[in-house]
Amino acid sequence: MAVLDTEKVAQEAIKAIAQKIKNLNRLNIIVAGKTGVGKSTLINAVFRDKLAETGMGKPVTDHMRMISKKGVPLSIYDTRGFELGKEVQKQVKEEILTTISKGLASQDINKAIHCIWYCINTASNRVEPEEIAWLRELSSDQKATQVPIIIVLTQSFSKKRAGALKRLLLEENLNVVQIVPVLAEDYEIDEEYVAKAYGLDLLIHVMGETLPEELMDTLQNVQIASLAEKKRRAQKIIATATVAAIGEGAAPIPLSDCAMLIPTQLSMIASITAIFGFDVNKSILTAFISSTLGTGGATILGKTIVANMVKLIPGVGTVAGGAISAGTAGVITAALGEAYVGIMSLVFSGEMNLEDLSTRKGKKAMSTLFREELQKRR
Ligand SMILES: Nc1nc2c(ncn2[C@@H]2O[C@H](COP(=O)(O)OP(=O)(O)OP(=O)(O)O)[C@@H](O)[C@H]2O)c(=O)[nH]1
Ligand SMILES: [Mg+2]
Repeated sequence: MAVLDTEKVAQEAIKAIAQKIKNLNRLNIIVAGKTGVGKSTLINAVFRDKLAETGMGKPVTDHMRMISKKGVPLSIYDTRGFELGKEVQKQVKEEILTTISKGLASQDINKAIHCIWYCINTASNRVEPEEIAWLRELSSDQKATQVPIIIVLTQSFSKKRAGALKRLLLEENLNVVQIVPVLAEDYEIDEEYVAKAYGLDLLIHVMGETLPEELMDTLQNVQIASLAEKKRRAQKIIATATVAAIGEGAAPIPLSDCAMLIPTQLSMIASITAIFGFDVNKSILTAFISSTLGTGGATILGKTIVANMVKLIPGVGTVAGGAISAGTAGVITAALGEAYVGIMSLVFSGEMNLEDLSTRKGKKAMSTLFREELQKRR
């Protein structure tokens, strides 16, 4: 009976994850708007690791600081001084344009500015005509560079007021991608009534539609506002890996070449890990591999699929025949990917801790999820 070397596969998965994370492109966003509108609150609610609380950031221009954190492939350019009148606003605009040009000149995606969020506080009643003029000038001044602008209506605990403000801004026909009302944190209106945070998932969705493909994994890695968007991205990764696995299985390839399949699955797991942005360690991966590819499948699907599964794992003893069924390779890859997304989702939604995953409870959840996914595809 062949035995799967889970330790070895887990070690390779760790390597694949580290590589994937290292290769993520850096996302750079300028966040502008008057003081107190809620820029820092928004940044902390949308991105992981409480980015806007890590001190003052690094000054890049007179009115801009760059906030970043080790291990997070994201830089936020936070602007200041917007409320200090027309002259400063003009300077801020020039500094934004210079920063954009510098990024472009580098011809490096990691240094380019990818998006501008302009924040307007819905609760402060009205938008000043000079802000609209400023936005109009900014978009016409950067006609050539075309960095997308998203207007974020912050502190929109009154949806009615946010709707009215949005309509008013739409009438201005500004050259912006979207106007998105948000409430970044729950807002206590009085002791009996608390307005629930909302809108951040839409903001991430809009970002997903706006940014280039090279930044999609990064966007999902750094954002903590939308599980749906993480899943959507992960599903694409699974679909691609499944097609690849079917291709590799269909050859049909001799057993000695089966090593081709495992890398496909490992790179899928690595990409999904990057999308969720969790610190997945080796014991979690060992648990996942042993609960899924280990013994889990044997009891449900019987000898045939197990024999086929064994063929997917390099160096695990002898299997007669030597050709992998294309369908089996696809089914296992898809089920593996979906089960992993399921586990990551449980952690994201707080139903399980990362530490739980390598325990009995975690393993049980893993094997159940994998079994369900296999059965869906029988
Ligand atoms: N409850 C709630 N409070 C918010 C929200 N957004 C902003 N606030 C509050 O508004 C105040 C200002 O928010 P900040 O995020 O510091 O605003 P800022 O734009 O970063 O301000 P500066 O850094 O001074 O330019 C803080 O007291 C926040 O708690 C929100 O979505 N919900
Ligand atoms: Mg701030």
